[in-house]
Amino acid sequence: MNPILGPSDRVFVLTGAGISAESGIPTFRGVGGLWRGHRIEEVATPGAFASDPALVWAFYSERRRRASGARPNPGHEALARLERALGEHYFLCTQNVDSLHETAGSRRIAHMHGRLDQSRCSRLGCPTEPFDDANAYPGVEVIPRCARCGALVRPHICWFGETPFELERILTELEACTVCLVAGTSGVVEPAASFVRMAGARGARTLYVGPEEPANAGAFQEVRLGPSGVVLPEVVSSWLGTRGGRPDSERI
Ligand code: BV8
Repeated sequence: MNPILGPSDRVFVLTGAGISAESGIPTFRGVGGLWRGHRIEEVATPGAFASDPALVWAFYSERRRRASGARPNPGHEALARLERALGEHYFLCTQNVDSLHETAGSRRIAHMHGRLDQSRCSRLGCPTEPFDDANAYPGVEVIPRCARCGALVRPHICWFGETPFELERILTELEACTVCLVAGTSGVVEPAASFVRMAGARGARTLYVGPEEPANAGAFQEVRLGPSGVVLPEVVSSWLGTRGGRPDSERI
């Protein structure tokens, strides 16, 4: 698809773990959905944290360490370029908890599943805000407690069974988009997996980019198979032209 975007067109982008794969951050499926033999769905849950906070913090500490050494790849950079060209006609929703989109220059972004580099109080209703935290907590005896209420500190992550963050803002942007570009996600986890169907039902043009068909491939008008670090720069260049900058009002 080479959308002809007019001045009123808006692009909604959804990314998943696959866009960080070429930066050396393993995807969930890439490791068979397992971590030290545990299914991700068993570790990334409130129940897992309640019963074994040390195990959950070991999982996130390892991912913090790995993400801290990662650099954005051409896929992240292509999306940042698209944002510079489209301005407020562009919005990025990511399922990822790493900060590679921001490091590449993305600013109009929502992390619907939270941030690896932030923690928060684990007590529902505690008014303490999430805070920046890049620390690793290798053992239960070093897990910090909330200064206000004394509850254990947890990763600021949306776990399975919890409500994703910034949904109102995300759905407002999704409602307004005329092009929905999805990259690097298996299309399994809800509600993100339904975004493309919601956009398509309103007549938006839809495109998937990744090396294999996602589970929701049938909801896309076009699937461009290949690594996002290779295909996204091609898509963005074809939309913006090699000169970059704001596209012509008639055609990009
Ligand atoms: C909610 C934070 C209610 C943790 C994550 C039964 C049916 C339907 C739904 C459910 C169900 N049972 C339960 C549910 C709901 C559940 C769900 O969807 N479960 C799934 C397993 C069935 N969802 C929830 O619980 C969500 N909450 O529903 O609340 C609600 C709903 C609406 C409104 C209000 C309330 C919360 C889900 C969030 C869970 N947390 N992350 C963490 O990161 O540690 S999800 C986790 O999976 C990650 O965020 C990850 O991003 C996400 C999705 O995975 P992908 O990103 O797709 O990664 P994956 O490894 O699966 O795939 C990688 C892809 O990359 C592949 O396609 C591969 O081909 C591709 N790839 C590989 N290399 C490259 C590449 N692509 C491009 N380039 C490459 N080089």
